[in-house]
Amino acid sequence: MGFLDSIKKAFTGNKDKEEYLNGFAKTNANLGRRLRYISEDGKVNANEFVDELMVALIDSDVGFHTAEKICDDFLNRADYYWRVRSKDMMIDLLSEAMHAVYGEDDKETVYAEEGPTVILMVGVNGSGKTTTCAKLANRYLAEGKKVALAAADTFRAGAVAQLQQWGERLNVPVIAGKENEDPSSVLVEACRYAVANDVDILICDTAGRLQTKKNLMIELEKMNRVVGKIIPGAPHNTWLVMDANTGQNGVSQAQLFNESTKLDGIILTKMDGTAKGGIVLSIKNDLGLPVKYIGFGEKLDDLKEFDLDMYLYSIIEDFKNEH
Ligand SMILES: Nc1nc2c(ncn2[C@@H]2O[C@H](COP(=O)(O)OP(=O)(O)OP(=O)(O)O)[C@@H](O)[C@H]2O)c(=O)[nH]1
Ligand SMILES: [Mg+2]
Repeated sequence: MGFLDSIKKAFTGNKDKEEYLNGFAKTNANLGRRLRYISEDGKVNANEFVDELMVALIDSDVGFHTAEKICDDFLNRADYYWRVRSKDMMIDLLSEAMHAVYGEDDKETVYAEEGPTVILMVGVNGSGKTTTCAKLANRYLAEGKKVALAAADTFRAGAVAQLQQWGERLNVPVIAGKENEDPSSVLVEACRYAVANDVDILICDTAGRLQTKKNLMIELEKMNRVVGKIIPGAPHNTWLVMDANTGQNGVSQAQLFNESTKLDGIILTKMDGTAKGGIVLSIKNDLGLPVKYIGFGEKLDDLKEFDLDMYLYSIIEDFKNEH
């Protein structure tokens, strides 16, 4: 049984199958289709394949270094299996090389042993932070957790009201500050509320900020510090919410955020609208940051946990012929 067959079994039984299929459809049409094309009969020479592979990977935002690593690994594997260079074998070896470049997720979500778990959501303007806070709250509610939201975006007019609307829909308390109030003081208040009300998960929305704006990054450092003063170990998870359309700029974006507030993972949003799903591999390989969740749309349940096998199968498999 080939590698792709082995992950197909898990894929077929997974409840998020349809969302992955639809959400990665554009990436599949871009990368998957090209991979199948370049591995057609007559091009079964691994070295020739690799030149075209490199271009296809970079076009889907895998990033140069990561693409190079995948190609080298692929060539080593192809060398080992030199006798069998069929199209299926090529695709299998490539899937294995892509799997290997992502590696293990060694940063599991951290939950406080006692008291509230604090999740801090950061990112550039419009990346999907506020919507993702609501989607996450929805997931934790479904698990039976007691959830609260902190509206620490006191900068953009209407930001607090946006989160409050989600709070009403979800029936979740929203701890909010006034416009232009110091966001750190909102977080302090929210942490105190969470402790006093036995909240399990406190999700903190923050204002969008460009990673190059020094004063806003210093503000983020402060937010990070103050929550730890009220709840030891908080924030337990700091996740960068990134638009999957960001392109390779996303890597430097994540790098700069990581310098101000230690990131524990990435949430990639708007995957439904991009053919550049290769960014997942680039972020993990370049920065060691795992992708925790993927946003597949604007609705509350359009947020799915990232699963490497599901991802690879969705972007590579030939669904037109298979399903
Ligand atoms: N298609 C799609 N749209 C999304 C997704 N996530 C968020 N959006 C949309 O992106 C837009 C911006 O989302 P927000 O949650 O307001 O983004 P934000 O990061 O909080 O924005 P600022 O607070 O202004 O920095 C909204 O129209 C969302 O509905 C997604 O996964 N897919
Ligand atoms: Mg927002």
